Amino acid sequence: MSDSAHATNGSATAVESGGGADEAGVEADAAGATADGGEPYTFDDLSVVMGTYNEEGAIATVLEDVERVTDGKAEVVCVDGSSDQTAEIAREHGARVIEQEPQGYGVAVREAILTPDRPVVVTTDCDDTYPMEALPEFLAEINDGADVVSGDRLYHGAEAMPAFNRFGNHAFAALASLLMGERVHDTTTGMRAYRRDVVEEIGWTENTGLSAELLIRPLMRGYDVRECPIRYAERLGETKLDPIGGGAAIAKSIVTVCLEEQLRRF
Ligand SMILES: Nc1nc2c(ncn2[C@@H]2O[C@H](COP(=O)(O)OP(=O)(O)OP(=O)(O)O)[C@@H](O)[C@H]2O)c(=O)[nH]1
Ligand SMILES: [Mg+2]
Repeated sequence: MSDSAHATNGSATAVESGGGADEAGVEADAAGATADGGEPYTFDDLSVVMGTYNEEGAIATVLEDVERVTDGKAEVVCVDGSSDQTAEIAREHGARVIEQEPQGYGVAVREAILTPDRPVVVTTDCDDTYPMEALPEFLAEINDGADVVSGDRLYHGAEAMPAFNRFGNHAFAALASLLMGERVHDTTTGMRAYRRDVVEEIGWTENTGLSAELLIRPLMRGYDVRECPIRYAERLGETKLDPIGGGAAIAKSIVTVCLEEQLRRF
């Protein structure tokens, strides 16, 4: 993990991350001095949250990865709409499970990010695509002063992603960059870290497009938002996203949210 995060707003340029973090160095990396001089956050301050919808083939792997990388310290919250064994497996692995009728990605993830009391919230998908090994680096960026750390899957090429989705994600990033006047590289990633204050201070409106909204609104309100390259793996289990309908909904969300935020500035 030698990648450096690249800041996407304000005066900061390239920010050297706490790269080189491995499991043994987890607490040490996360324990660097914070930008505001306060006590640095550790994994005891971290909640990893996710929407889960019939992910029984992936959930054990994802939760075991969180447990291993954070030494069992991170809290896990699953907002679950499954009809399979996902919720049972999640509880067996110590996760807090909130049951909810399946109503789409954003409805589940909004509930998931607003549930924890801990000061740092990390979102992920429950499909084994996102590297929990990046958690130390994300926490180090928060301790360095970031408000939002956004995992950029496209930096390394995202070859495990279906070509249509990859093309769409590049297009979404180009569209959002144009409308924001600020270059971003991956607007639809599911893996990000947030200071809880940011999550609570902003009103979230989107469903399928929530992932883009979670990047755009903080960025356009001047929060310290940094993109951090991450590896992206092939999905375990069936996708829950309809590429055409979902893609159109995401594009609509990007346009709506960017315009709302531009208007809010005046
Ligand atoms: N509770 C709940 N979770 C959902 C719902 N829709 C999606 N999810 C979860 O949200 C996450 C994102 O869904 P994915 O199917 O991975 O969507 P994606 O990442 O855009 O598509 P892939 O490329 O297939 O991974 C997964 O963990 C899903 O299980 C829903 O309606 N309710
Ligand atoms: Mg996914």
